[in-house]
Amino acid sequence: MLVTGKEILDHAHKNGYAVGAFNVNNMEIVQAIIAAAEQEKSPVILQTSEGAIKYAGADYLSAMVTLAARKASVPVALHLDHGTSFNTIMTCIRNGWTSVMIDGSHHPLEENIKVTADVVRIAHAAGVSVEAELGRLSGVEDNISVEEKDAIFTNPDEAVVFVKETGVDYLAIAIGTAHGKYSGVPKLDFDRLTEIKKRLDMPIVLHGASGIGEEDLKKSVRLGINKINIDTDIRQAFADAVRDVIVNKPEEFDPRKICGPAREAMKAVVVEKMRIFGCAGKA
Ligand code: TD4
Ligand code: ZN
Ligand code: CA
Repeated sequence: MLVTGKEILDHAHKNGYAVGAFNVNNMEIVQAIIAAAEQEKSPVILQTSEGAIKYAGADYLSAMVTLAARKASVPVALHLDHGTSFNTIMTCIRNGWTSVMIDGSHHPLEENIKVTADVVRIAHAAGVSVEAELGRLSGVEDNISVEEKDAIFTNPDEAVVFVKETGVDYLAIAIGTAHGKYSGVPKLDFDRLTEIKKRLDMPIVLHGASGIGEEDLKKSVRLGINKINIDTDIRQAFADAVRDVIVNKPEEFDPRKICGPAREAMKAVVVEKMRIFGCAGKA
């Protein structure tokens, strides 16, 4: 069933687990994630970047995910990941998304509050949940100084002000993860997460979670993360599986024989994440 992001994440917050939010760009990815969620009896969030909308079209993505959600026995939310323009937000609200992220994290605090509050006002009027971001995710993989950390990572005092002034439903924070592949071993600021969760009685979001080890993921969930974004690990599974067919069966040219194994491989990744996040069995 199609539900709002808030419905899924409030339950996760109250019951101490995290729900996987997986990026979708085509039919095989949608089916892989839904099959995993059904098998694991898990709530799930399917999210689209602005790039995904540009690639596949808002109408196609909406049709695929809302169909999948209608057929599914588990709660499914359709979420906009890293929305940056008012236009994209409006397109999503009009096309059946049940959750949107407005990413104003590159703005100074006051401007981030302003753009986020604007989106919250219109989204809530349409019954759509809102995620916002405070802190910077980029380039924080290597060993950095305390001063640098304070400049980049989410400030707990600012987080309290931000949430109060915007009315946002869940907040993405920066504690040391980054988008894409890691070159080194990321070191997460768990003390900061603990402090933020202590001050905010709401769902907290972790971006850039591909490549983070099982123990750190479980610890993040224990300390209050409720939505975990995964994209790169699924892309890698897709590409590895497709490459395997192309390289080992060079005579194969049936798209179904090329994308079918990739769909299975992506499903396996999602199943593994759902067990780690604790959302398996929660639907
Ligand atoms: O928000 N995300 C996913 C980012 C997807 C970007 O998609 P485009 O290439 O279309 O812009 C995450 O936080 C996931 O991070 P991860 O490290 O898992 O990829
Ligand atoms: Zn992200
Ligand atoms: Ca990553």
